[in-house]
Amino acid sequence: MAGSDGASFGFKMYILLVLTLNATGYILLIRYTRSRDDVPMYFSTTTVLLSECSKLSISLILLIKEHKSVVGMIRDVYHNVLCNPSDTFKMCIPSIIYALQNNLAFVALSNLDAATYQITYQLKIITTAVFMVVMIGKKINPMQWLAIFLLFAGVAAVQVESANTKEDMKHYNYMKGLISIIVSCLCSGFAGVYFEKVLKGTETTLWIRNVQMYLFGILSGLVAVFTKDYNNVMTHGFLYGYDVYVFVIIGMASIGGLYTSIVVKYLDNIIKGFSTAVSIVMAALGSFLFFGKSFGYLFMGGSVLVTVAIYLYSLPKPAAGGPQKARGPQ
Ligand code: NCC
Repeated sequence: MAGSDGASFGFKMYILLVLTLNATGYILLIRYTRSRDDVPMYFSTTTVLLSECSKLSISLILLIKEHKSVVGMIRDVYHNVLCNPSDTFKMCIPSIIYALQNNLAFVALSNLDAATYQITYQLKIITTAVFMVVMIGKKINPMQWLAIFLLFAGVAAVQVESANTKEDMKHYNYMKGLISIIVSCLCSGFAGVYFEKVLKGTETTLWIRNVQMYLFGILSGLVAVFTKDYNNVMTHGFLYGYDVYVFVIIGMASIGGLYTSIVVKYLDNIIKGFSTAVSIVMAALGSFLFFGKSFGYLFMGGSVLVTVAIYLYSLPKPAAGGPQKARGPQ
């Protein structure tokens, strides 16, 4: 079954699943590597910079595949990126905001446990909805707003219950972590909606948009390395503290970023939030079943809230032109 955009339902489910599983692994791995005492600590700004380089390389390879030639890719990039600076500069703003957000993720996960991080980060469901209304003019009726708030409450409840690791947090700065997450939620909402608006409002293809975005991402990443870790890098070297886990983080950041762009192309930022929520409930359910634990009230209540939220969000909007047919979330 293919949608009007040519993507089948199965493909959409697949990209949402990869996005969510990858994001969960990414957060856990950053948290793990930032809380080790027995190995030298890598400089997170270098990791963000290398992720941008990796995403740029993958986007160029995908363009070669699309054109079936290196020359075709070079021509496409030359005409649509280098010779079209006004279009290319549209990507400057979201890439700076994402650079800030990607660096803040390390600050937050260095100061908070992964569960608190994931729960608080769900606030991005609400910031995204607000930016969708303000920037794209998306109509969200009161019932859908209620659904969005219920979704936030439901996911938070499920995650509170799945968070069974009580870490010793006395060395960490809780306030710093919390402020980093709140700023990240604003960045994620704003940059996500901005990217969606530019991608869907112009003819430029997804992979050219990504090339534009990652070129500025590399510049922003370099600024972060110079301003935050210049002395450290000069003294210890760029790859100081790197081990296989840090390279896996770079790999996951690349997969997560590229899949985010595909999800925004075929779906939208609010559906991204809903699907992440469903997958979080499914993941918690799976881990309860897998480890033979019983469900608590928070998990059951949270799951009911998420289900009700999806139902309410997908109800037909009341319109002046008579009754409407029910449809999926949009
Ligand atoms: O926060 P979130 O996404 O909105 O961040 C979007 C990430 O995608 C990258 N991006 C975006 C557009 C584009 N064209 N190319 C890109 O590379 C941005 O640089 C940014 O890293 C989510 O919805 O929860 C999600 O969360 C992130 C990540 O878990 C959090 O930001 C961590 O703080 C996920 N990223 C990864 O798993 C690497 C993302 O997939 C989903």
